[in-house]
Amino acid sequence: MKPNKKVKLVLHKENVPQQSMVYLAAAELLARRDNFLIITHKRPDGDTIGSAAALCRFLRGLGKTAFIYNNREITPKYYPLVAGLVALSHEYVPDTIITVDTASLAMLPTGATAYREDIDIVIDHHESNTRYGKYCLVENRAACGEVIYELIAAFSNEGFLLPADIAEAIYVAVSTDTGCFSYSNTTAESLFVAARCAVSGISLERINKILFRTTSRARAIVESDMMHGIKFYENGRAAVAIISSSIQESTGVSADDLENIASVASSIEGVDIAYTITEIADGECKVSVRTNGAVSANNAAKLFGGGGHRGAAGFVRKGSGKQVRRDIENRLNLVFESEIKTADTQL
Ligand SMILES: [Mn+2]
Repeated sequence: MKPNKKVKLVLHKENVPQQSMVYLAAAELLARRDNFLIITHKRPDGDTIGSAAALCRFLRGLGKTAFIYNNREITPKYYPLVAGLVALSHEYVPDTIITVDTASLAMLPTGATAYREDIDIVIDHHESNTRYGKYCLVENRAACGEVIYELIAAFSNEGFLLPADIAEAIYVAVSTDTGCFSYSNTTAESLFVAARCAVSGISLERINKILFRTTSRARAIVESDMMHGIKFYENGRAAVAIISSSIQESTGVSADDLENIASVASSIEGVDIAYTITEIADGECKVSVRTNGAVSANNAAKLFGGGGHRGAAGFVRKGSGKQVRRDIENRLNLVFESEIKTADTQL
């Protein structure tokens, strides 16, 4: 019997299209500056918070002064990542202002709009990014955390080891934006970055349990209410779900609890596009659009003045949940029509 030929897994930096000039240029820019303020986006998620925490800690490690903007919307679930990094005093005067994971100025958190003319560096991964900074590092990656990783790699020698706190922050960023490496945006690079985090010895089990395998009671009740009222269209290819303000009030569900709830409707068999309408204050709704490859969520959200990625996008619209659902129903044909056209031109 012939011995098994040894399979050698080679994952050197040169094999991954990452060490491009853009990262070196950005790294050189960071090296020249001294006092940084890093801004996370409105309704902050794991990616923006993890990216900010990793970058802030890395800059401090270089001997720089770095703080994260005090975004009041950072939730208890993610606060530990930024503890000790947040600029709590208004007296801090940065020489360089950076946004992470923030596609446009409209996504600046409340209170940070005063910085809108002064953004020095935009670090992001959204294809819809409006390039509003003096220098923009916008790469087409699954998560902003991956861009941060490459930026750190540009400073480092081959085989460098990420400090555990930075590895944890990057892992949170990449794992949350990829749905624990299960969404269509997940690539070999996402897994490579996660592997580089794992090498630092962080507890994947502990982090994954907190992020992906724990449901609060409030969330469980909200989910059941939402699924009870879900409606299907186009032979089940489209689903629209509503999270009413009344169920939010009666359960006291938090923003942390509701994270990623948009993926619930899109996981139903046969659904190509799912809209999750959340009634928010002032008679407005926040709509999250999720798609499974066949349709573009970005195009669907654009019909209502929103945007995002192909697989995940969103928009805000005035009206009750039911009114917004009617608006969506009325334009569903446009979503599927435009996809047919796109498919035709590709042939
Ligand atoms: Mn992101």
